[in-house]
Amino acid sequence: MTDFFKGIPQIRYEGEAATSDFAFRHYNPDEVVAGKRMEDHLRFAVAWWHSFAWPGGDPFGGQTFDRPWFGDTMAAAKMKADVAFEMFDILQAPFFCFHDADIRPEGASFAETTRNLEEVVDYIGEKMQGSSTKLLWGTANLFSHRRFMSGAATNPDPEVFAWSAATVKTCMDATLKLGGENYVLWGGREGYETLLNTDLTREAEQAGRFLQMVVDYKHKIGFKGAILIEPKPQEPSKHQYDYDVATVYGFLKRFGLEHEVKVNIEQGHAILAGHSFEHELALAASLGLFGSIDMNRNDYQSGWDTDQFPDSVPEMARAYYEVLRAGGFTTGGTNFDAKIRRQSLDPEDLILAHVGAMDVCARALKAAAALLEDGALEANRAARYAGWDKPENRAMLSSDLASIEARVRAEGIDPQPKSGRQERLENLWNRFV
Ligand code: XLS
Ligand code: NI
Ligand code: NI
Repeated sequence: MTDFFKGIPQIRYEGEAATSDFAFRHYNPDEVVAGKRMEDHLRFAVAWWHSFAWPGGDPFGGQTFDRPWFGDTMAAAKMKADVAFEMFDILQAPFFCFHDADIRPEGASFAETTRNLEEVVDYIGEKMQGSSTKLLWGTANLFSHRRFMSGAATNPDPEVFAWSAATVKTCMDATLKLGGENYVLWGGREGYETLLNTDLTREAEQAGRFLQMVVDYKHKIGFKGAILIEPKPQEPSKHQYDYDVATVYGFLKRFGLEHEVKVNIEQGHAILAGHSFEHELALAASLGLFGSIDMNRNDYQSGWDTDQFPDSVPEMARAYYEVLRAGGFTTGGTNFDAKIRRQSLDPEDLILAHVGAMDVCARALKAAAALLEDGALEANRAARYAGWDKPENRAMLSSDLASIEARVRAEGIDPQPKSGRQERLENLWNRFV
């Protein structure tokens, strides 16, 4: 035991009458919502990088957090793992997620870095034996080290491509070993700063081949989880190739991988792409790509990926409504890809950020489930398209322009506009949220 969280109790569901800050008021893991335990719906995960590896820096200033495990040694990496599992226990977190660089110190060579990774992975594996927290996903950090400054798979230098491929292999091995349910690829620097030095065509071919190799390796090692791409339009690159869900779908189709790879959708990335979170979720579901979510909230004014913890029940309800309509998570979950603010120095800030966010998500899930169970919204949607249920109308979709013209003339078709009822539906929505 470390003494980092000393004095902080395990968080339990106490209902809305709770008086302590250290209690869940809405997240009750065992409560059944829409036929499933809340814990099994939401599948919360803690992100190793923001909670344990991030020093609190921003572009104008460095480290603000003072953590006893900061440092580049194996001993520090193990202390970090100890503290992580203490936090998982306090929160009763069902899952965690990690990048290789979050959990191990970088070595002097590829071989040494990999040895460090394997040693920490074994250490984490032992800690998981005594814990109920599982691995939602693993991933490789192919963006922080300077070698990746011009990209990983899309780098003009084939040696960086090689390094990246080798690193992903070791991270997939680590994810398999720890029983991970997904493997994520966020193309942090797969994009460009200026077209003046960039060959778009070559970079896309490299990225496509790289992803095919990831899929091949998944099958080779018998990894049963999902491979997920995490779209993001910019930051750190000026323009990133995996811009949004629609762009990723085009990329997957181009390389024949649309049945092999799904998406991990992040709230803040959706906002940066000029979409709503629920748009990205609904589109992914409609394309058969919905995998998992990175839950956070972006600042609507700053234009940065601010990775704040979610605090808005109405917004999250829109998101979970789409998750429920998509049939819920299978291998995916709700990963808090969120960090406390750099002034939030205390260990309890880290705990309370998660407690609040878990409660917000739970309230949102309950509201979304109630709305779906009520059925009025879906009945309205179905009624709006009901004309298409008639066989003569459906037949148009396999007809041709000339036959349809003949039909319009013969039947004297004369469409009459109908209300979209948006405000009425918004009122309905707000009765539940
Ligand atoms: C960064 C991304 C990153 C991924 C994992 O913006 O959200 O944290 O989730 O590499
Ligand atoms: Ni992000
Ligand atoms: Ni993310």
